[in-house]
Amino acid sequence: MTKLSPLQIERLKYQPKLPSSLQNGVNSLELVEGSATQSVRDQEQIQELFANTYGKPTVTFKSTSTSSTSDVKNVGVILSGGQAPGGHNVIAGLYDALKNANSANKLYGFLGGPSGIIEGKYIEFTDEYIDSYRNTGGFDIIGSGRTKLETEEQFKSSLEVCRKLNISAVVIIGGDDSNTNAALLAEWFVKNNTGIQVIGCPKTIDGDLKNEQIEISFGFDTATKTYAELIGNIERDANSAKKYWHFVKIMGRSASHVALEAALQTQPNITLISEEVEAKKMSLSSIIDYMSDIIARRAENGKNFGIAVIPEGLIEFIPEMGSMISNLNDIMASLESDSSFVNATSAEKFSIVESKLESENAKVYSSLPALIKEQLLADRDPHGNVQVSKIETEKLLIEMISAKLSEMKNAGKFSGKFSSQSHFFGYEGRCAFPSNFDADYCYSLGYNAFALINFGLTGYLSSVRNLTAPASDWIAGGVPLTMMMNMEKRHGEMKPVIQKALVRLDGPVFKQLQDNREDWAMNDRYLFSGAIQYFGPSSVADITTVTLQLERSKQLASV
Ligand code: FBP
Repeated sequence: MTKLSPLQIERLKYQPKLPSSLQNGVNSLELVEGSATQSVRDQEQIQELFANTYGKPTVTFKSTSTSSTSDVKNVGVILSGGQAPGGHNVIAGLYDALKNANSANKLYGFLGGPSGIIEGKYIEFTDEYIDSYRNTGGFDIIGSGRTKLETEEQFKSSLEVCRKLNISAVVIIGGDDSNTNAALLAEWFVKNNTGIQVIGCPKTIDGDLKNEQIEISFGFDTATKTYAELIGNIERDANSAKKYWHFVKIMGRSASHVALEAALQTQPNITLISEEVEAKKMSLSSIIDYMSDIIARRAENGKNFGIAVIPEGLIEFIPEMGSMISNLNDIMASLESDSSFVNATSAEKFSIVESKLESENAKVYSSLPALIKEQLLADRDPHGNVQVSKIETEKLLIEMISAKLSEMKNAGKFSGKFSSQSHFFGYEGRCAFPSNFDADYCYSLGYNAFALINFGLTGYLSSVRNLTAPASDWIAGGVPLTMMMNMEKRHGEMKPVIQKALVRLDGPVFKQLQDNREDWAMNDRYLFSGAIQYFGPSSVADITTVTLQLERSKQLASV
């Protein structure tokens, strides 16, 4: 038998909390319908593409004193995309709700992400198997993958597999791209009268799958607390040795929510926010000027050290880089399958790409160091995104800042020392033990997903709201997936996708950073948040992120 750590043993015993509406099980629920919905943008195109699932109302659940019986149901579940702490608890909540509704119900887990349903690779969950994964991090219970479910053949194979297992509902646990898959599959199943429902669950450490109904995606809470612990450790180290500038790139493929939350928890000297860079049209050289100025001013005060937090997705938000990457993505969509390109040397690839890019973009590309040029050519993910986790923006900034500071030194404008260390905090946070908040939230999302299934709904995202209140007061319900969609360019073509929620520059969370930035830059206001607290007072162990607390307090104030 596998040896377990003391913390694993303790966490397996943790009983996640549920909203009071779900506490009597899914057979004692009433469905309350809200008003009809429409997509966030491009309404006509989205309605045409999702003719059968568009416009449905939002729903919430109320507990009733009566109890109904429910027919036997087999359900399949898929973990999709990047890992996020709490995925195992979504499955545990789904399993418990399903068995509680009817002990003859079965839950199947498709292996390795969406490809599991296409290829018919699955396991059937048992009590013993589920129990060994409760409250643990990772997606290893069934594995994950990034296959994009979009072709007729994939849908047909999925249908065959569901028919074979007598599955009448599929739950897809994923981020914006994976829930776009869920919406496409839901529509196809209805269009073809299969009677199979599809429900999504909002996952991603990136925190960019959120809106009025989805206050936070699961995993964001744990991942940001984990990164904050690591940044705090680095701050303490920098403040002890006083000799390095630490450049920390933080995961979050597009939006800067993770960097912003980690910064609010740790108060580093510099925090870049991609959305601000884009809004202010800051060029790469103006970012370098901004950072070099802080480094030089700290040096004047005798401080040749500091911490800079850099969002993973920054590079795509710098206007000249964003335009070049978007042009490059289109070019790469055809070059990726061109064997003469694939087999070319790096230098040959650079010149092929430069000859195909529009002239301004070619200039930007050719000005980059070879390492970054190479990284920009790495394979796109199956959704057509450049893999920013592979682009060492932190090293690019260090190289350019070093050059700038040398220039400043020669001009008598910098007399300090600049010695740097680079870090990338990404994978370290994605499989951490879920915090109490994520353990409770995920369990509730999974439990609630089965409630949506039990009411015959399809094309919905499981939604649990009012999350800064105690779990018993959380509001469970569902949001139509089409409500969050718009048209965007992917692999060179316009496609329906769930819109990412970016950091709002007019919101209370960014304002908190803005109001403190200069103070944090010059004075060392480092906060050491420490490890995620599982044990101890509820005021430490159960609270959620600064982001959500600020957002909720603003919403509540405006009611
Ligand atoms: P999801 O959007 O699927 O949740 O994944 C997000 C993420 O963790 C990003 O933060 C990161 O850029 C990316 O996944 C890395 O992907 P991979 O695991 O394929 O390297």
